[in-house]
Parts: sequence; structure tokens; C-alpha cells
Amino acid sequence: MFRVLCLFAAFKAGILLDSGMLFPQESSSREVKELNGLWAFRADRSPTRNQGFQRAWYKSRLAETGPVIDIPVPSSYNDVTQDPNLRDFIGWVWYEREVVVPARWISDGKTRVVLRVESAHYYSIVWVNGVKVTEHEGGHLPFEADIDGLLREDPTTTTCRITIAVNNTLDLHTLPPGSIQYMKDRTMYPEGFFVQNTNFDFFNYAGIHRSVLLYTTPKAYVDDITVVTDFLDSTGLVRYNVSIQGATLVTLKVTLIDKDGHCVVSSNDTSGVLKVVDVKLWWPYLMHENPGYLYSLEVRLNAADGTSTYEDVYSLPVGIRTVKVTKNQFLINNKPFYFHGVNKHEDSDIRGKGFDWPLVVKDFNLMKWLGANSFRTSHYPYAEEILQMCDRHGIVVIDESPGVGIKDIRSFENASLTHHLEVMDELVRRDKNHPSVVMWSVANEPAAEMPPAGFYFQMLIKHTKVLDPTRPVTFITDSNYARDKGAPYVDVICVNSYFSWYHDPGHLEVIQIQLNTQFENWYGKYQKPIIQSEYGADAAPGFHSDPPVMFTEEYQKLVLRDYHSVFDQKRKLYVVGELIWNFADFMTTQGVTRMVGNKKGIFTRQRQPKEAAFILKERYWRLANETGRLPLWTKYPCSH
Ligand code: BDP
Repeated sequence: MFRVLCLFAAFKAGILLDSGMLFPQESSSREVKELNGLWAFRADRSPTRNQGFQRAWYKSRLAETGPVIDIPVPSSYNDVTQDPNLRDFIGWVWYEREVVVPARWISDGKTRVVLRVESAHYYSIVWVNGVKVTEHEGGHLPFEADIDGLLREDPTTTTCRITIAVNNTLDLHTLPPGSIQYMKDRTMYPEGFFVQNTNFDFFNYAGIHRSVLLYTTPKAYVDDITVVTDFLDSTGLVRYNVSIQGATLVTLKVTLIDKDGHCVVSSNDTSGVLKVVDVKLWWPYLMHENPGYLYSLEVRLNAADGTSTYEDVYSLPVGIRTVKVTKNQFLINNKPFYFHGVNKHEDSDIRGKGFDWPLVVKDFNLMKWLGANSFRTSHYPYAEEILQMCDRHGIVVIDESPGVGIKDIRSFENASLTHHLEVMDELVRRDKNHPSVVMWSVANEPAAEMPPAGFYFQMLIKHTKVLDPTRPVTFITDSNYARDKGAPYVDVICVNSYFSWYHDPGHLEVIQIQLNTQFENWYGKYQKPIIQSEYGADAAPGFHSDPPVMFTEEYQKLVLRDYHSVFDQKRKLYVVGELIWNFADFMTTQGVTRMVGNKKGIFTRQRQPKEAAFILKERYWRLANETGRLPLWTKYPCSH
């Protein structure tokens, strides 16, 4: 108990942002209006990409500024038209939509109206009726603005015009970083030619990728909730803190409700510890007969100011579980947990990185079919709806920041570090309450051998631990263990390697010896648990060759087989997980090493299995049978 209290004190102190970012939800006191669908769209094709600002496109209807097209939200804009220039467009694009706001939201001065964008890549500026309401840097996390004051300026009209300008340009201090290169040789390139350079291996899809919505709360409202859980024997402990905005005089009721709707325990304090007798713990998929058990923490606040009274109700799903790391184990609820899972991307045909429920549901069904108990959000934070699915299904998540492709020494400067720390603030603020999230990953394959990397990662990891002392922190490494400047600070070593692919291509016979050396070196030096956070090989679906050659389905299968035989030796010692690269084929920048994208998926981009998927399925179910307690139906996985 003392441990929970201490952890929580630090957790609370760590959050530097001054407001919460609770997922918008309907309740007896809150309404939600999704603004998804078709938006008017115009790319600023002027040479400087600045015409929209010079001519103040936000001041009138976008269609009055020039030609507009329909673009769906949520979706990347890149792949939905036939225009090659839009597919590869770099710079500002403008979105606009007129919205009818329910009249009572405007007339009722006790209502707060919030405009929220779940994610827009990369930099966004938002106007309502021509007035700027917010701007935000970063392509994968939500931002919002209170707009009721603005709407009430003209209470006679219930329509409002929302304009969002989004710029996908990446520079040395963005996350991920990139650089713009102008080609000035007119014998080689046309006037104004420039390219966006990046050091990451996925297409820089752009646009409004997740929902845009309006939601209401009363003027006095539950702004944030933080929970930290623990248990002692059969008693669960839910340490909670509720922060409130808009009122000082408040009565509060916090009630923990079980899955059957029974009130388990309640309190009237804004923070405290709830004791749950005969607790039902949150367990990962395939580790327990009843994975993903969630209570619901209902927070009901009543407040009053001189003239009005307010009631607000918010229900937060709560999974009670612990995460700990020893020198050679990863423990969930004090039991060894072995990650047998995948790395993913938010990526699909036509939509690009646009959120799409059918895709999300298909991917969860495929992961469960595969027997995967976990995934890593390579290489950026995923939609919160995906984490909610993980909470409910017991799929364990390594939650990664967009710190991918940090390879230029200038991207380790203070400006970059400051922004990276802010992104961690936003990420932890959004995802801190998800039981499925068991570890933070601050970056993927940075140039960890560069001199400033040590300081950079020390700061980043320390900061993340202050934000959340309850979860381990890692970054994903690919570099030589002896030169890695960040590894001393991580809790779990996560290593990516591609033996017989990028090194010794075609030589399957090197895999076992090189992988063994990799593990022994890392463990010998750091004595920390290790996850093989990426491994794999490209396979063009339908390409076959025996004896196997690179890019065939046979070769991909054999790479997996050789990796697995070493995992099986080391998982008895200190290897605590294996995550295949990748769950599905995905789109990349064009280049000579990529044939219509990266083909290391065990599923195609259309989510059909390659032969490797069956190898992995057989293995993951075997691992689950050895290490977990399967629900009855899973004894016969083939029928599912
Ligand atoms: C890894 C990167 C990943 C790439 C993969 C590959 O982390 O983003 O897609 O290599 O080359 O090093 O397939």
C-alpha cells in the first residue's frame, strides 16, 4: 500500500500539462457529436505554400478562395485521389466543414463545448468562424479547444465553420525528424523542386487521421482522472485522483462498479485508495481464462457557483494489475509474462493512416487467431480506440512515441529534446490509465552511438519515469551493444536485428550463431531482460522457391524458424519476448529496396496470410499452452 501511495505521489507530480485529455464520452451530463465524413479540402500549391495564410483562407468559406475537393475524415489524403501531386504533397493543406451545433449547447450558458481533433499529421492550426482557437505540433496525439465562448458571440446562428490547416513537413526538430532538400541545379531539376528526406521506413501519410468531434461538459467538470492499481493477496487497491475544473465548491462521489454492474466500493474524496475485496485482476489474453477484466470508475461531481448548479458524470474503465521487471523477467500480476506478439503500423489501402473500425476489428481478430498476446505501437502512438480494444481483450501494449529516425546529430539538440519531452507528457497523459499499456518506448533505433545520445536518452527516460513510475521504460535499439549510449537507462533491453537479411543476405546459416551472440552480449553487459523487438524478412506474397531465396515465402518462413530456435533456448534464461516485424505489409517511401512498400508482413496489406503466418500461429499457440491458462474454447484454436 505504501508503495502505491509513493508511486502515486510521483505520478501526480510528474504530469506537467495543466489539463487532462480524457477520451470524449457520452454520459448523462455529456454529449458527443462526431464531425466525420466529407470535408472541403484545398492543398496550397503556391511555391511557398503560404498563400492560404497570405490570403487568409480561414476568413471565408474555403470554396470562395479557389477550387476545393471532397476529402474524407478520418483518412490520409494521399491515396484517395488520382492526383500524383497530392499523393506526394508537402506543405499546408486546408480542411473545412460547416457544422450545425444543437441550439441548446449555445443557449445554455452552463454548457462547455469542446472541439477535439484526435490526430492530424503533422502541424495543425484550427479556426472557428475565422477565429483561431488552437494550434498543435505532432501527428499522433489529440488536441482540443473550448469554443462555447466563440459560439455565443452570435447566439442567433447555430452553424459554425471549422477550418483546419495541416502541414506534413518534417524538420530536424520535429518528431519524427526529417529535412527538406531543395535541388537548385536547373540542368537536373525543374524550378522549385524539393524533396522531404526522412530516416524512417514508412510512408509519411498526412491529413486528419482520426475523428474530429464536438463534445460538451458542464462548465464545472471532471477534467482528469488518474488511477494506479496494485493488489495485496485478494484485495485490489485502486489509488485514484480526480481533477476538477470550473468550480471550487464540489461534492464528489467515486464508485467502482464491476462488470455485472454491482457497486464494489465508493468514496466521496477527490483522491484516495479504493479497496476491492475479492479482486478480479486484469490479465493478458491467453494468460488467464478471463482476460481483460475491467471495472468502471464512475465519477459523479456536483458543483455550484453563485448562480448555478452543475452535475458531471464520467466513467473510466479500470483494470487492476501490476507490472514489474526483475533482472531476467517481465512480471504481470507477479507472474512471468512472455511477449509473443507483433509490431504493427496504422496503415492500409486507400485510407493510409486513417482510422477505420473494420480494419481495427479485423486486425484484432487476426491477432487473436494468431495467438498474439501483445503488440508494440511501432513507430508512434496509435488511436486511443485501439488501446481501449486492448484493455477489453487483454492484448498487452508497448506504447511507443513518434521518436523514430533520430539519426542526425542536430536532432539531439535542446529544441528536439524539449519537444520530445513534451510529446512524452502528452502520451503519458493520454494513455496512463490503460491497463493494456505495460511499457513506454521513447524511441526506435536512434543513432544511439552518437555523443549526445547518452544525455538525450538519460533525460528522456528519467522524465518518463517521473511522469509514470509504475511502468518500465525502454527505447528500441539496433546498434552495437558496446556503443549504445542509452541502454544503461532502460528497464528492458529491446533489440531489433535482421540477420541473413541486411547482414549476410541469403545466408540463413548465420542466424543462430549471430542471434546467440547478440543475446549473450547484451545480457552479459546489462543483466536486464531482453525483448527481440523486431526480426523478420520480406516476402512477396505468392513468390516461391526451393531451395529458398530472399523475398520468397519459403525464405521468410526459414528466417522465422532459425530465430525461434534461439528464442527457445534464451527464453528460459532472460529473453522475455519476441515481436515479429511486421504484422502486415505496409507502404513506404519509394526506393530501390522497397517494391510497393515493405513486405515483411506475415499478412499482406489486405490482411491475407502468407505462409509465415501459419508458422507463427502454431508457435504462439504452443507458447500460450506452455505459459498460460487458456480459456476452454482456445484448446481448439483451429476452429476459430
Ligand atoms: C527496422 C525499423 C523498421 C523497418 C525495418 C525494415 O525499425 O521501421 O521497417 O527495419 O527495414 O530497423 O523492414
